[in-house]
Amino acid sequence: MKRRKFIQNAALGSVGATLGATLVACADTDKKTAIALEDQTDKQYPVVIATWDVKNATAAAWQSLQEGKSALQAVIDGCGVEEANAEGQSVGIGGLPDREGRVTLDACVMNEHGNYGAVLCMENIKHPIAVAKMVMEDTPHVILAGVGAEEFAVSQGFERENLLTEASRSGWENWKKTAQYKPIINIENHDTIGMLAMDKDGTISGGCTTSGLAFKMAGRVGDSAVIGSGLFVDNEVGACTATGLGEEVLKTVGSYLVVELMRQGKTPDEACKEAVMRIVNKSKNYKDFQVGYIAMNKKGETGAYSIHNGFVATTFRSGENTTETPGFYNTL
Ligand code: SD4
Repeated sequence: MKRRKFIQNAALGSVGATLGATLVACADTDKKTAIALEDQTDKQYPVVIATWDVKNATAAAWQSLQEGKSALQAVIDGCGVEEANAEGQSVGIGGLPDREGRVTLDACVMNEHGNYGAVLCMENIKHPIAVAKMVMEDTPHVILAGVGAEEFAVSQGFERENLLTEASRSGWENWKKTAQYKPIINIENHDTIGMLAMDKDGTISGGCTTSGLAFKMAGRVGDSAVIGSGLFVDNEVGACTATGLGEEVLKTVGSYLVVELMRQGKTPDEACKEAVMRIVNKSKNYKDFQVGYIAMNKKGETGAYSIHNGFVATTFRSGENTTETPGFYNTL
């Protein structure tokens, strides 16, 4: 495979051809050196990327990769950090409740084999992403919802606990005074988490976990745990995950779209931008909500784009954990 690539390079007849020809010669005489050269130029992994400023989460995922755990386990370990953080009000314990005061969680995972598992609208269990993995691995199904998901979690050894913290309860009490449903742009700022990880062998997995939109209708499910919308992984091409107003991501099957655009040759940045622009072009009221995508391709290159400024993504690569503002369409 690699050899074939060198030969293609040699046939290109451009600046790259010189390098390609050199590498072919090199491959013939000293294959190992050629492969090392190629790896240095192409390979940008292991790598972890997550939505928002979640350095503790990406650090945990990176640590898991360093310990030789799978990309899937790294994602679960990383997302688990935010799920357990009671101060984060968009995920796990401490998540803002629905209109009835119930904290309901959505989460999913996807691995390198294209397998998927999810829980929707699950109450009382702090780590929905770990339950999603068990749905994927230990049941004949891919989605469990509501009480069924909770009972499955308990049967697997998870403990029920009250996820409504005092801060989230008082946020809800406050909201009830006006009871106006209005998604707030960038309210998530650091906690609803979509994460993609690639291990040292280039294997990709992803996960997404959220308490969904604050003060949503009872039973509302967003994009985060729905395959192709909040998350999609194709180990031959790349992966994408989303944050923001789930209804808009669902209507455009956003994460699948980003992966398919990368398959057609777009960079992660370009693919995320095009998926965001589809939403902007379809929704007259795009100024009222945020959507952001993060993506990685098979080389481990990462990218992101959002409708408005205020979205950030955190990347852990080569031992460095960095939070950056990606490109965006509109300045608030
Ligand atoms: C949802 N997409 O439930 C989620 C919310 C989110 O950052 O991502 N917030 O619609």
